[in-house]
Amino acid sequence: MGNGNAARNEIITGLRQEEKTISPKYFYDERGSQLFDEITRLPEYYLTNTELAIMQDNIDEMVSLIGQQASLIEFGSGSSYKTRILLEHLDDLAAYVPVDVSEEHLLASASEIRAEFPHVDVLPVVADFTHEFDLPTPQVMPIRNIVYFPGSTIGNFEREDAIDLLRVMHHEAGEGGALLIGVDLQKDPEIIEAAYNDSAGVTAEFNTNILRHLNNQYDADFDVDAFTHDAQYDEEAGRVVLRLISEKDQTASVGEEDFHFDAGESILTEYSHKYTLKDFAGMADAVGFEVAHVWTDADELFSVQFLTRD
Ligand code: AVJ
Repeated sequence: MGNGNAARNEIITGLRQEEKTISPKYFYDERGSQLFDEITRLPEYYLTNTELAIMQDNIDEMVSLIGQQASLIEFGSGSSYKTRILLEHLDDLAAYVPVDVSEEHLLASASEIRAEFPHVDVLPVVADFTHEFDLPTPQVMPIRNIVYFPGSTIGNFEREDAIDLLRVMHHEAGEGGALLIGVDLQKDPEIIEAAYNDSAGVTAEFNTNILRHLNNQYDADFDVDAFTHDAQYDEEAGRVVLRLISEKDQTASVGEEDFHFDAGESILTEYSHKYTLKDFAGMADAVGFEVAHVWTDADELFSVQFLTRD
């Protein structure tokens, strides 16, 4: 995402909503990405460690389900340790195709992967993966496409949008293809709320940094210290809602446009949906995927799922 007018207009549109909203994609400037990295190492943030353990414990089974000479298509730039576990164990991949809108980030992580895995045909694609995109043609003809979407990033999308995204993945997987996806599960609300209200305050810093990012890149002038982090689990809706609460009556501008905040008024910055296995299977089914395999940890905090299609 650059700092062009299109993005600024999108931000302005969000802030004109009934509940003022900033898309979670604006969390990830350089500092935001560092803070997210820090979040993944917090004791309260069970998602990353649990998913990693599930991958490590079941990698042989995953590799055998993926099969020979697959093309691994990652939705996201693929800088994660989880991706490396797969690449270490899939020794005859036709190609590894990371897909991301941010060209800079994508190409940087693609060259790291190339250096670490010189035998892998790394073919990055710059695209917004919420819409269908064209796949590159690897030197070796892939037997099947495996879409990889780790981290429960699917949780960022509202239910209908998540189904639309699954539909795109179904399309990109193609005939006989599959999706390997990390999905966070519903559980004791206290465990969930603690993960988004860590005692070190890193998530609070991550949340407020979104305003700093807008100030630095999109000609905004938010008083960053006059907004407070808020994260609550809405059990009914099955999602964590991250907000920034205005501590006082204040006005901030983005480009030419002014936005007034009453004391106590919020900006919605992120949803993080949590699913039951049954719920998620229903969504998969709605787009033509079948849940072929589900791996979880012993406490069923998190799941990694293998969905197949005809
Ligand atoms: C990257 C979307 C999976 O929802 O847990 C972490 C982002 N936000 N702490 C999540 C996040 C606050 C994260 N995802």
